[in-house]
Amino acid sequence: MPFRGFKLRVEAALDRVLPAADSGPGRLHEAMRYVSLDGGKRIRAMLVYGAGQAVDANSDVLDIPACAVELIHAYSLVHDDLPAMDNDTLRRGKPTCHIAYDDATAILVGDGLQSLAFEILASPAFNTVPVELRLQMVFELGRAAGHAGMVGGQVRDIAAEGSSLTLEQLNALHRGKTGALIRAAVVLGVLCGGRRDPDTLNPLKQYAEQIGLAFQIIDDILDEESDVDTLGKHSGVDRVLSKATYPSTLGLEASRQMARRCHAQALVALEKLDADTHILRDIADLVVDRQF
Ligand code: GRG
Repeated sequence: MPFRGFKLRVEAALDRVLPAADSGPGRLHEAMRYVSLDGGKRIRAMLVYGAGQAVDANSDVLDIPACAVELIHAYSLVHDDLPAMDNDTLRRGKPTCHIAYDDATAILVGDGLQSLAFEILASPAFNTVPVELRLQMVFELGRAAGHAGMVGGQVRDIAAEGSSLTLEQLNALHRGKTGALIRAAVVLGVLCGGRRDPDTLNPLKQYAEQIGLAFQIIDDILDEESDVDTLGKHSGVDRVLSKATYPSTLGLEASRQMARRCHAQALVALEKLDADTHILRDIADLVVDRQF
């Protein structure tokens, strides 16, 4: 299973695209590297590699989209941890950005990472696919990260604190907050192979949708059941913040069952493709079996 290879690969690529810590403004650059390197499961990068390999994309062109989704993800975590949001002090086993640095630096780190993601996707020096594919990648990531995706989901999440949601509302929230970036990772991988036909894209989008929901359900379950040493971040946070979660909406056992159903539906979607999707199947397993 090539997961470790993908992790090493995206880590090396991130090291190349991030600004050097000894170039000015050094504190910003150091903090951008602090939150982006040497941590995280890299599931979104793996989805770029897995989807790309399914459509026979050249593995060299997958590195930059993999970096771009991980940079957006890292930015979202930095902002999510700020006092104005979840107010957390631990992430990936180390102090969050605003604790290690300060609030202003953490806000600017998030801003800098977000800009860098689009810069490397758009730049022919970094991203060597044809210009129309670069443009579509910028569009897909922008839409996923913004008001219609991750940021919109985050707003719904904050608005739901202290109240209960229906399952449909919870799914809609997480299709944005967590799912949109996961879906964009898969789409960017497919675009690296030069593929835009619905017969290829639609089953992979269906796979991504199911994986995104499963990922969030397991995240909610781990927040209830796991501990700080295993997760590298505090557990029990959702309860403290009175978040609407899958366990609070469905209960733990029904949440587990829903995650298993999403996993099964993700695999059904892959069967519609005449392609080698073994990496995407392995990622689906990883998403539901993960312990952290
Ligand atoms: C402040 C402009 C502005 C925007 C904020 C912060 C934000 C927009 C959105 C946050 C969305 C968010 C934090 C989603 C989190 C989803 C989630 C389950 C994250 C954990 O992902 P993992 O487990 O993390 O893949 P690692 O550390 O393994 O990479």
